[in-house]
Amino acid sequence: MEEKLEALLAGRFQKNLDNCTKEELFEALLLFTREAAEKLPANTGRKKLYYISAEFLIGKLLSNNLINLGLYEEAEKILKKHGYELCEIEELEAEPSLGNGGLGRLAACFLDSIATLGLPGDGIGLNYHFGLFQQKFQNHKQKEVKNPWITKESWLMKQPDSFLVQFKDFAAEAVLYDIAVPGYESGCGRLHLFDVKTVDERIVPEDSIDFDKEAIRKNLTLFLYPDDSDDAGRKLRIYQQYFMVSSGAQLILKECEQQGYDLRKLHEHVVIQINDTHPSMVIPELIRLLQEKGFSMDEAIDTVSKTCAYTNHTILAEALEKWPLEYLEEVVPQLIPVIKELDKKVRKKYADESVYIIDENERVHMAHMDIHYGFSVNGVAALHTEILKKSELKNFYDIYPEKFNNKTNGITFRRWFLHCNRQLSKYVEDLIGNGFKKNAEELEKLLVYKDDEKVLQRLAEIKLEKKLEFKKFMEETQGIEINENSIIDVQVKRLHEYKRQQMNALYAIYKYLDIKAGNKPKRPITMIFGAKAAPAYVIAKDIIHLILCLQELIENDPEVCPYFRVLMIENYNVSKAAKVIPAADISEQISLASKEASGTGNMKFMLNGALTLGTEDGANVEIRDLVGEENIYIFGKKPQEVLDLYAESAYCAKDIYKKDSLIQKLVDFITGKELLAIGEKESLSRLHKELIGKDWFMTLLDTREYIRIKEQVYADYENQKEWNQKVLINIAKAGFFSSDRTIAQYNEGIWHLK
Ligand code: GL2
Repeated sequence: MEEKLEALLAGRFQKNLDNCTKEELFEALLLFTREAAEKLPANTGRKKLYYISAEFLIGKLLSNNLINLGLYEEAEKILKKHGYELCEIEELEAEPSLGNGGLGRLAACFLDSIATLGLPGDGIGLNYHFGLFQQKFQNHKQKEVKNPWITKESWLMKQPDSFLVQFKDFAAEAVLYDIAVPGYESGCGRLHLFDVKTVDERIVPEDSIDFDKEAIRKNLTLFLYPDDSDDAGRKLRIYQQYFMVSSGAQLILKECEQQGYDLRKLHEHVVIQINDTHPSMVIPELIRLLQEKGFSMDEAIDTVSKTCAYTNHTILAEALEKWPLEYLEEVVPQLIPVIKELDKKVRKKYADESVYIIDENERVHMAHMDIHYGFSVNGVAALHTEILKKSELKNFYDIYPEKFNNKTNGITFRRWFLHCNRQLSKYVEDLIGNGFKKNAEELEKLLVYKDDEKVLQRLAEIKLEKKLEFKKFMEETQGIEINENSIIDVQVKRLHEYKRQQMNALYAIYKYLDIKAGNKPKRPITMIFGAKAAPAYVIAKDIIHLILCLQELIENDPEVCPYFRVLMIENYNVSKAAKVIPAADISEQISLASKEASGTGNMKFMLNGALTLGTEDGANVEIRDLVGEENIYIFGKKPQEVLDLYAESAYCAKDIYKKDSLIQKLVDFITGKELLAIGEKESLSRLHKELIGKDWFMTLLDTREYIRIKEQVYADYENQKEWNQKVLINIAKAGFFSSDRTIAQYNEGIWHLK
């Protein structure tokens, strides 16, 4: 490797390992690693999976790829010899934001596991030049700017293929870039990212994400989830989705034909996993393309129905896409006859209007199309799948019980353990050998050390090392000095009312007031938030404003800040997650029960030795079942109670606010003089009003119990022996949440790849 790096540096920059800059070294490492990945044999077989998704939140790739290629240690050694640290060099990589949150990160973990398990499978998505957006804090508010990540040399490898995508008014050329996905000590898969040839980055200014939404040829692949609060934005999303599925479908059929397969047996050679509803148009598009190749409509429908499978990731109505037929007509009129035919067949067979594809308002329900014309429907955690079957999709479950199945999410341990916590994973290897790297459930072998004080002590030392690393990082990036001896209590995830960051903020107000009243905590507490809010989601941005105002208030209050602090990570992303999660003591998973389909952060924290403070929601339920009640902190109303409250419209935030003087005091603090002196009245008042007048995700319902249990958690932390035992049990039981297990189950139950 050393020779190759030298050759690359000499060839490109006329430099060597001793006189190059860090940037030059990074580029040489990237080129070396990219080539090594590209050279790996592709995983092959008679049937291939295409995982099609609007999001692939891949994060930085250098270290991850070096680990998977088995080259990390060697690279580290060579760099050290020449005076560099690999962890410093990896910082130079630009991080793409090709995803929004868990759904996109899941897709990236899945690609890693698919390649690792040797399964033939590729991802299909879009090459967004500016990704989601980059978050900046300005005047205690979120500001969005573009996040360019494509540098001259990147992981993207331009492919010779290009496809024509026909829209009503013009045709767009789709060019293809691949990113190699090396499996861990295995073969290789690919992420195919399509880009519109005429894309023009110059239409976006430096300091905002405003651009002409109607300049489709130029803007099509600039941003993920462009603001859809107006018609132009909604149409742009349809353009993007069709562009992705049409070029994807053309690629799939081309690969099939190249292999000499009979398209009439498409389902024997291809399985398409539709990740949420964004790629749903792949169904009518494939039907249309097969008709062009001589299939009758019925034959095409039959073939496609045996090829496509759908994953549902949420029960939130707002996320289940319904596109006005009229918009589709304006963008992709060629799909209309197919969609109408699909709907007609449903209407012929079923009287129940709730399962129609086109509703009485002429809106196309993308999920309904997936369920009728896919062969599998899966939820992403046991509870979530049960809710789909019993309530959200009950009418579909009654028709197709055999299609429904659960695949509890998972995370790749390469990134979320081996890479982000080298100290802990090495120590675990010292204790139980390296079998857990291929078979994560071997982590259970740790349980024999449950009463070993030396082991428990070492776990605590590693946590402290990770806190110190995180402290250094926060100093360098945000100028914030964290107390490494404090309890680190973390809530990092997208900002959404159902995730209830606002409830955590109410706790912060409680603690602030309690300390002002003279009750100092036994040990300092650092509460950390990290979250991006969708640019058009006003209340979510108000919640960020509240948190940043609280941060400002407390940082400037010498009576409080030695004991308690509230800090927000700016531009929370994959690499920041990899820094904060290993440093955490407490993992906040406090969504309103029934609303978080699974969560995957919960798994990452557990694996890195943080204890979960959470509601009975998503995969928290399965974590509890694995570690036992005594090793997790579960609180709040249960999923069924919440579903009943919704069904009966029986929740009234104002009643709680009026009856409970403590809650009233906390909520009113939002618009009290302390925060108004820092923040913006309009934003804080709007949030105040929302919490009392609506509170759709029932924050006030669980706030009291939340305060009680959080106090309990902090008190329990003082018994370090018991705490570290719980930590050990959580790590030992985390093996189930490896995405290798999830992918093996997808393959067993849905894909059947050999
Ligand atoms: C999500 C769910 O909210 C989250 O609970 C789940 O873990 C992931 C992956 O299955 O999917 N659904 C969704 O729309 N987003 C998610 O993160 N954005």
